[in-house]
Amino acid sequence: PTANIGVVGLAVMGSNLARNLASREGNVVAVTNRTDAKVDRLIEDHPEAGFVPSYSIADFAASLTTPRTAIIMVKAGRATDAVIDELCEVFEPGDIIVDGGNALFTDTIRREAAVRAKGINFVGCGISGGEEGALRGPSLMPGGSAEAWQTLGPILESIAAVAQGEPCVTHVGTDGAGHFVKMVHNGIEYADMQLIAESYDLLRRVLGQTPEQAAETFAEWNRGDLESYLIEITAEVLRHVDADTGQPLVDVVLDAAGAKGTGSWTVQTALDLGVPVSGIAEAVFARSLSSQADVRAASRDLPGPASAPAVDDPAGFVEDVRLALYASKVLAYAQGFDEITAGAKTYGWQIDRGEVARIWRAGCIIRARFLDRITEAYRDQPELVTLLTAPVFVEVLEAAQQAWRRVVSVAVAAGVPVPGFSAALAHYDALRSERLPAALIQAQRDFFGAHTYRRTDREGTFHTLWSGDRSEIAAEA
Ligand code: NBP
Repeated sequence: PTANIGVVGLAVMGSNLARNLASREGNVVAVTNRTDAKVDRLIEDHPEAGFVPSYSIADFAASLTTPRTAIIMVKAGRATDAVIDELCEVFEPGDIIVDGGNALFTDTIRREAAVRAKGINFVGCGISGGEEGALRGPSLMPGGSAEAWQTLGPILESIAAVAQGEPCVTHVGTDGAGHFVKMVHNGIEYADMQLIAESYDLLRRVLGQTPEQAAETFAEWNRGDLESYLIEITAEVLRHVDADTGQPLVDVVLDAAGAKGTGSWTVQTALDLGVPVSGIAEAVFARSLSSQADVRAASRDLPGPASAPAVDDPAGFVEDVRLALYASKVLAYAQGFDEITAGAKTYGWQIDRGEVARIWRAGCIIRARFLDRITEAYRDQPELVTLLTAPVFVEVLEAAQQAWRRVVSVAVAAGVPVPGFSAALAHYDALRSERLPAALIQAQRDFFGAHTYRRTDREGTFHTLWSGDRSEIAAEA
């Protein structure tokens, strides 16, 4: 055996990850794939990598030094289970199986338990950054045992993206913790993209900016607090002219957004955990709505506002939108971190949330200057209940909230949908409220279903005899 690490699955992600591994000092990389041709192609195209090829899982295992470490990069779902089963046949106790696919974290929890029962380590590793990231340096979110991390950690650190001299990888937690955090990352990505899209829509539909002018606005924003990969590519996309028509590309792309499902997982999981991630949910729903061609066509003639409000200070409005975007983004990230907090509690993970923000600073889609502030917030207060109350974000929200309200008001008056901005603002105002109308809802529940209520002024659980004399009785909790 000569290889210290192996990759199973040589489609685009696996090949790139294998090349990244091979390019780092000290690594000899074993590779295999269900279909032999993919192995041959990789070896042929990249002789410089010194890959150790195998055409069966048994040979692959035999080519690895112990503890054997293999990263699976196959289609998430049944393919992953099939490869895990094959590896378990030939691996030995102490070896390490890493799933780098986009697995649902509950699958990872199930697989980790099954593989651990055989004495083999199983690591579910979220990988973000697409093909380019896999090749040049992704953000890596591994979950698994401390024992596995000892062997795997240095290897992952060698291939991860680097931000301010530090590799974008950390041992996130046990079993499904890494894939959970990757899932929330994707949910936040949905929200971030939706908020940017709403900002763009306001610049165009309220101010009448052209895509080129909007591109300038985003390029300008990218020089300040909003500096991020997504803002940067937004400016590039908006500037791009379609070769066929000479129109801005954004005007010829069909306005129906696709999705691969990780955003929905984030929302479904949040519903199960009882965590309000309304900003992320609105982003997922906005994509669904965009793709409902029949409902949209049927609804096109519904009445809208007679006239749009005039904006007499366009530059001021642009700045308001920037502030609204920033504030909404803070809310969306806070919701994502709330979900991580709740997931950690439910599944027993020790997740360092500041570290999570740190490993998202490079390599992944939501990389942004802003993440430094989240890391600092958790570094200063590791037990922070919500990001919103970290002094650095209180300052942001204080500076932005009036502008945020103005933007949502103008959008509502103009009939421009801003589900992300308004959901984030509603979440913010709900959290600020001393009393919520939930009191009324609880009383209604008591009325029709005897669901009982607690009181603000004394301990206990109560029920009002709504269909009787309406006196209050103490109820069983
Ligand atoms: P795909 O998701 O397209 O999967 C193709 C690979 O799966 C091929 O190697 C294929 O082998 C193998 N495979 C299948 Br399909 N069924 C198999 C089975 N029953 N047994 C063994 N191997 C099987 O590849 P990808 O786009 O490179 O993505 C790999 C993983 O990385 C996925 O889980 C994906 O979600 C995740 N991921 C992707 C990105 C991205 O940006 N694309 C980012 C992060 C993570 P074959 O050659 O024999 O058909």
